[in-house]
Amino acid sequence: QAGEAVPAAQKSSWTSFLKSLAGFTGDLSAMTAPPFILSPTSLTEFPAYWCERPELFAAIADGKTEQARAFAVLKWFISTLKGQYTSRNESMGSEKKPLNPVLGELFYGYWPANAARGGKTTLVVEQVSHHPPITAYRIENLEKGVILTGHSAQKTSFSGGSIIVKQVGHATLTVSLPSGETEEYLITLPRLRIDGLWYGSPYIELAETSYIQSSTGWLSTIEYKGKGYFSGKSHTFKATLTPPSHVHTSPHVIEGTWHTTSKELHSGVTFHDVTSPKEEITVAPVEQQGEWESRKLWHGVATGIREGDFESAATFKGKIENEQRQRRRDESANGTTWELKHFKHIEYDPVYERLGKLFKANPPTEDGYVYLGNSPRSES
Ligand code: HCR
Repeated sequence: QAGEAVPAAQKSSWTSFLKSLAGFTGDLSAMTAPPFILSPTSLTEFPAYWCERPELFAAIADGKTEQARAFAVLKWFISTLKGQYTSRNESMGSEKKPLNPVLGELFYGYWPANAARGGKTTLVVEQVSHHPPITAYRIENLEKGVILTGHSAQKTSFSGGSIIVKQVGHATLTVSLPSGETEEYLITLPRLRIDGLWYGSPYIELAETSYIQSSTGWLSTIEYKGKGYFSGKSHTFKATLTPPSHVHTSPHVIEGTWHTTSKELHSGVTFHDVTSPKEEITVAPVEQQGEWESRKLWHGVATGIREGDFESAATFKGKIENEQRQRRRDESANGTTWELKHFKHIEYDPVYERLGKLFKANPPTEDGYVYLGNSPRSES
């Protein structure tokens, strides 16, 4: 039934929200939505989803051949999808609208070292643009020599009752080999469809194709389908890992559902399995965080949302927004611009251009954010 999951008092504001979506393109994060759909978490926390199975991230370095490492990168990537796209449904009952980060917002955390994964894995996130919202991130397991750098933005539109989200941005992964060489991977991101809006219970389905291109020539092509395509199940994917032209082996074909398990087609052997618990990132307590750190910055708003005190949440949010507006006014009066702390913007990412050519990436070039190497860890 329409609006089934919407609290009675918010049904009309949900309907107005849905109406305002029709014909809408652009920055959805800035739109006002009814309280029941608000999440207390900022988008700057989302890059942590890339590493909630840190042992799979570290295991990329253990591959003895180019093929084994490309296989491990694909396995790690597929294993992140459940966290990236179903976590809010699991923890809050449906997809929610995250807090829209402010320019300069930071999120730091780590996964501790242990025998299975080698070194500590660290995460540095910075909100590098507010309009449009762009989040840059860096994940490093330096002991293993595996590093992920990326940025994420979204372009949204509304079609056939669903929100369509084109992910803008990409990630690059580098592996330092014992030979002293560095292997690179370009990772593109799938398109999302937010379904279930009519019922007030949004969820994500992935669509179309994403790629992981290795500098060694190995290419993963991942096709995403929802209910009624390959298998009739939601969250279905088919990944094909193709060798470079000089390697004469058959491609690996993997099929399954990204939020559960998948198998290699020719052998029937399990490829990925994310039915076991994941490991959340360790973050400093709010009292020890700096004023730009996400959980400290949004503390009042998040508490209001969690406790159902939306008036207080709105007051805290208004305060943050006013401060931001004042900051921008001061900058333009002084002829200054906001300086990023951990990243430097580049118009063309050379890794994207070089590796993107190999599979005819669209667009052929993208901008990027270079990490400045000044994690809070190395500063202290
Ligand atoms: C689209 C989305 C904000 C962006 C979120 C992204 C794409 C961010 C990068 C992560 O790596 C993966 C990711 C997962 C989320 O599914 C996606 C969010 C889902 C909803 C949110 C909209 C801005 C809010 C829509 C409001 C709806 C729920 C009414």
